[in-house]
Amino acid sequence: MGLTNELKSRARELGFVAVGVTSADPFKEAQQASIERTGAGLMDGLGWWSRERAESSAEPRRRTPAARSVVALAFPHPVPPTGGTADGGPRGRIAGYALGRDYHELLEERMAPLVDLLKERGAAKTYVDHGWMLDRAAAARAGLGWLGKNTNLLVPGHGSYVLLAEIVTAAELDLDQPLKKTCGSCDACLRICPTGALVAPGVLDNRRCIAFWTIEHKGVIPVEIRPLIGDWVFGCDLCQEVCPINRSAAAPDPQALAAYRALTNHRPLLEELLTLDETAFRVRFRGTAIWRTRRSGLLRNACVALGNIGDRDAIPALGRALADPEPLIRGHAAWALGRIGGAGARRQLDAVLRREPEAWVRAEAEMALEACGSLVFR
Ligand code: B12
Ligand code: SF4
Ligand code: SF4
Repeated sequence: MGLTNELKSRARELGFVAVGVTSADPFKEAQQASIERTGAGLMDGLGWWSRERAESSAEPRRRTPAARSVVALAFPHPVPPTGGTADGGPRGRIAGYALGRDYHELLEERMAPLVDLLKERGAAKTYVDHGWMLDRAAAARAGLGWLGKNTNLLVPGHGSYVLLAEIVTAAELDLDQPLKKTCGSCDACLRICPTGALVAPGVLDNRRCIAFWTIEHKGVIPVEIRPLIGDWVFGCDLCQEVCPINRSAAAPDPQALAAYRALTNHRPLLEELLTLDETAFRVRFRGTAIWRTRRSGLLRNACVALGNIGDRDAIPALGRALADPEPLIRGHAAWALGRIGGAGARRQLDAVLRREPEAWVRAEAEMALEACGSLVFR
């Protein structure tokens, strides 16, 4: 068996659902698209992104000068059931890719035997998500799937619930060709997106995507965005759930999913999330992708989701969050109380105005009191 075939069959044994090879030449069209989108502000908000990164991520040889081939890989991730129960109180939602063990570590581990195979033929450098590499452009050119109108890579038979990784190597491997498939006339993802983040087919405005606001953004979520987030507390799967390719895809292989170990509940109880102190947050989420938001981000998101759900039974929990050591959480708890309204919410907000040291949290509480409306009607 030649090296390429050996590599591919080993990759499948390791649980990858798709594997392909492309050259290490620059991804010229993707580079152009990426630079233009960066210039147009579609990547704004990501402090770690830059024009230099957009340019360099499309050129595998910038970091591996001896590179000849790029091995692109797709690994399935958990697919949470849609809908779900409200048992025990209001619940948030967590995107499937973030359930269980952090995929960065998992994919690196799965690629290790492949890297060993390649090392004898020269350098091999791996990428999973946070490296300077356009993961989707590499996967598309290596023939793993096509770029959907929701911007995600769709793997025939498996859909988009996959995570992407690459091995850039000096080995000369047999190249694959891109697929000729497209989404056709479907536009379900563009229509479902609650924030209008998919500004054109295949074009995402980062500053509108719920995944950006709930994961990447570390500070205050703008007031006009909060209602659009719904009950998502980490990421968003709406434009994938609606996708007919995903709906007809094979269920992920249970053996591959076992690699994620104990799965986080995809519908966490929001009031319970608000009780997590730093230690409890660490115990529950360290080693999972959710760790990225830190406690302050996740509890901020829980407040927003509670405000959007509007269940008055959550008022005492939000009242306690008004005393949280993190101003970020106190401010969003105030907003949530304003959304829920009623005499109970008012009482909590009045009290916080008297003791709150941070000016912006007080401003949130004042806005929230206004949103509660006149006392006469309560
Ligand atoms: C930044 C980022 C985000 C930002 C998005 C910013 C943006 N506007 O792209 C935010 C935080 C919002 C985000 C959200 C999500 N992300 Co993200 N993200 C990334 C990251 C780190 C970089 C993406 C990037 O470079 N964007 C810049 C744009 C311009 O490039 P691009 O999207 O990669 O590719 C586009 C262009 O290159 C162009 N292109 C490519 N080839 C070609 C060829 C031609 C001819 C042309 C014209 C254009 C073209 O079209 C591509 C699609 O728009 C990648 C990992 C990586 N290193 O690639 C993961 C990645 C894209 N994310 C991923 C995931 C899972 C998600 C979420 C689904 C998570 C969730 N459930 O909440 C959402 C999906 C949102 C959506 N609808 O896309 C996966 C996608 C897997 C897949 N099946 O495609 C990736 C690949 C991580 C991984 N290694 O698996 N993400
Ligand atoms: S992940 Fe959610 S917010 Fe982002 S583009 Fe898809 S549907 Fe829109
Ligand atoms: S929902 Fe339709 S348009 Fe969007 S990615 Fe899926 S097939 Fe393509």
